[in-house]
Amino acid sequence: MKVLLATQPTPAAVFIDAIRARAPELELVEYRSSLSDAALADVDVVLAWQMPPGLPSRLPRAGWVCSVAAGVEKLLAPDLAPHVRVSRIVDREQAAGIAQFVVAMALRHARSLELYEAQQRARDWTRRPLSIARHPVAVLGTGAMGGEIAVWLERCGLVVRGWNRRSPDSFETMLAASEIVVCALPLTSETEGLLDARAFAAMPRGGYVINVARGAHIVEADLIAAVRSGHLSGAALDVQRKEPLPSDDPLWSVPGITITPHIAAQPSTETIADQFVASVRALGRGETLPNEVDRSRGY
Ligand code: OXD
Repeated sequence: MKVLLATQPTPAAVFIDAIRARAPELELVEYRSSLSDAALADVDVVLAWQMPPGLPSRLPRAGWVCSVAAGVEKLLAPDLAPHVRVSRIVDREQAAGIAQFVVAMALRHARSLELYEAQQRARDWTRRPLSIARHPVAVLGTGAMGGEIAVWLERCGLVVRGWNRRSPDSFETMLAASEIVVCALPLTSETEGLLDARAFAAMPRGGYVINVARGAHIVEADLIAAVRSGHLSGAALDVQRKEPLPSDDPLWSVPGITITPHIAAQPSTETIADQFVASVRALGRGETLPNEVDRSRGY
């Protein structure tokens, strides 16, 4: 089986070593735009973070694309033939890592730590009443990530409700009841830009947004306006529409908005190699493809 690795920005070598240790019989080729059509003609599977433009139509034999991530939207290129199956990595440790990040940001907001950080910078030792955090939180997305985030937040005393497109509550009703909104949705045509001016207006004054999904879920200009106007108190954005975030992007300098460079948690190389090789073996035995994505839904 010939595997093409298009894992940039993570170097393919990291995955090649881990996969070779588990399945030395696989032929592993790193994607480069200079690869000839002949070199691509017999590729069976692509292991990738994102699909290089134009690549699908140069892969006549490939029947499977495996994501090195939980999110697959960067792989669902319009020119990916309908018969090509797409799978993803499901890593409980990644979900736990993302949940830890969300807990850190939610409690930082709920326990007013930004205020005390500012007080320290001003050498101001003023005590204010600080009650235990029992804030209502909406977690958008109830999959592996959203479910884990909800469990961790609840354990910390927050009052959590999960929301997905089948939830009985309307999106606006749920936002109106939530001081903190956590985005853990897959990125699809239905969820892109879901968190926009209307959504922020529906949240209570002082509300806080945490995004650990994809930058494109948020209309960033609307978020900046909602925070600058004082309607929202801020946001923690581990993901942004443009990554890396350009140094002149206005998001960097909005008081109340915390930017981190997509570090909440990634699947480990070991897990990716284990799951990829397990999928190769499952297909070899004629079994179903583990963690296959429903391409019509986009997750
Ligand atoms: C993922 C990610 O989707 O790391 O796994 O963002």
